Amino acid sequence: TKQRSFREGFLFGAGTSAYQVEGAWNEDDKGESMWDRFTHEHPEVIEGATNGDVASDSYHFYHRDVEMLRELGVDHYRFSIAWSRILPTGLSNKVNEKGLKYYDNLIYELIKYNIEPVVTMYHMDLPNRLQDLGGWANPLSVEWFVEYATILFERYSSKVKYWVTINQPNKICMDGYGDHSMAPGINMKGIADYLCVKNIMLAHAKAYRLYEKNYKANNYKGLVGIALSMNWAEPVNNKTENVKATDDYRAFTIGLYMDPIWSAEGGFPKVVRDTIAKKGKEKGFSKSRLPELSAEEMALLKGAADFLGMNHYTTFLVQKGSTDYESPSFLDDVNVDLTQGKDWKKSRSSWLEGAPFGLYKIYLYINQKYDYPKTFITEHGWFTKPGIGDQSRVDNLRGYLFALQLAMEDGADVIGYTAWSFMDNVEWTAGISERFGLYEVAFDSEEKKRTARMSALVYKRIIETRIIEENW
Ligand code: GCO
Repeated sequence: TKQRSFREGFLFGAGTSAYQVEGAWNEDDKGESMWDRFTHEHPEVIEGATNGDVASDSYHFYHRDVEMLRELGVDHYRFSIAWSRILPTGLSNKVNEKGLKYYDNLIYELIKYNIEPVVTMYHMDLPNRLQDLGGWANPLSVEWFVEYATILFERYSSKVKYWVTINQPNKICMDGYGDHSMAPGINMKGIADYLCVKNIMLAHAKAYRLYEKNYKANNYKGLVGIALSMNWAEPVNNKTENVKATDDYRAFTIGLYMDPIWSAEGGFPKVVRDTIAKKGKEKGFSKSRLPELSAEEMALLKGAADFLGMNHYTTFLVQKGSTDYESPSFLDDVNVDLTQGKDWKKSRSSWLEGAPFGLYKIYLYINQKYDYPKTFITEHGWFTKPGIGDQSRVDNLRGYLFALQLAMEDGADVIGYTAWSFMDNVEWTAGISERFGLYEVAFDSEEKKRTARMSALVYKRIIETRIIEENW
């Protein structure tokens, strides 16, 4: 076998998000989030009618969590802060000290054991009061987020060196406001989703500028980034129309979020702007449904990130679709075996395919298109069905780490890698039917018993030795 080693200083870690693991949804004065509302009002949207009320109960068992992180030997832990725990109304009129205390404790515990906290400020869970006002479709959401960011930076900037402002704007906007597969469950495809995109990108940029002005200028060494959904797409074959469809797909899923920050010209990609304007016209709208960025907004966004957080899971095959050309679903993902003859174990879901070459290729693509942006793998993972066995996760982890190391040897600038997920959690509308954890969680036990899966042991070994062997 071929062996390769990760460089000294490369960060290995694991990740979770607040709604998915914390539980304690209304304890210690936490406010209601839009996921609390969504799941309580529509229990049927979640498989098994579970929800995040208790989840893995990390709110009470964070000591055990940190113990597990020490067992794994990770360099960092990526977790998110629940906005509604800090600001129950969403706004700064009522700052909840008890909520802050929880994160004080967690961060204290991590730092005590030399585990770098990587803090996500927003991972899908808007305070519901703000959702009542339109949430991310309301342009004021930009200021709401800045208000919240001010409190987090003030409290934690002396301790936290890696910040992720927003996690996966595409999922928040397209799935939450475009169709109703995620909270807040608003079904306004081609309209509310694009309002959300503009507002959320500006919210990120303003928070970034806030840190830059108040902290960086004062010698704080923190890095502030945004985590994007960065799956790879390949044309199903070399037919011109499919190659073009794939390019467009990349523009809608990657370019829409990357271009405003990382492209030379800034702003949203032309093909996205043109397509949405054209579609709108056909439907009789007098203005494009993708709000324009002013020159000032473009300048605010340009360069507004110290790193690109990459949430990479899989590769899709794309062919020209027959459906509407107005949101990323306009193309048909072709669901075929991407493993290219390799002996990859398949996961249960149709959206997840083990295709490590896709990670290598997406790095080629962004290096070429965006001039070697600094990146951080903020998520990569695999799910298995409930149970302890996870040979498929082990194979997947090894394959992708090997591909990542190859990408770095070929010039990719990568701070670290974050396995998703540290432990089993509430996988949004899939509930607890999809298990992403390195650690299994026994959800039916009082203490939410956590048990290391084989992948945890393998990962621990990789972290220890910094060596990865080719197996794909
Ligand atoms: C995200 C993701 C995670 C998921 C993971 C597996 O928004 O970052 O939705 O929270 O658990 O992507 O689907």
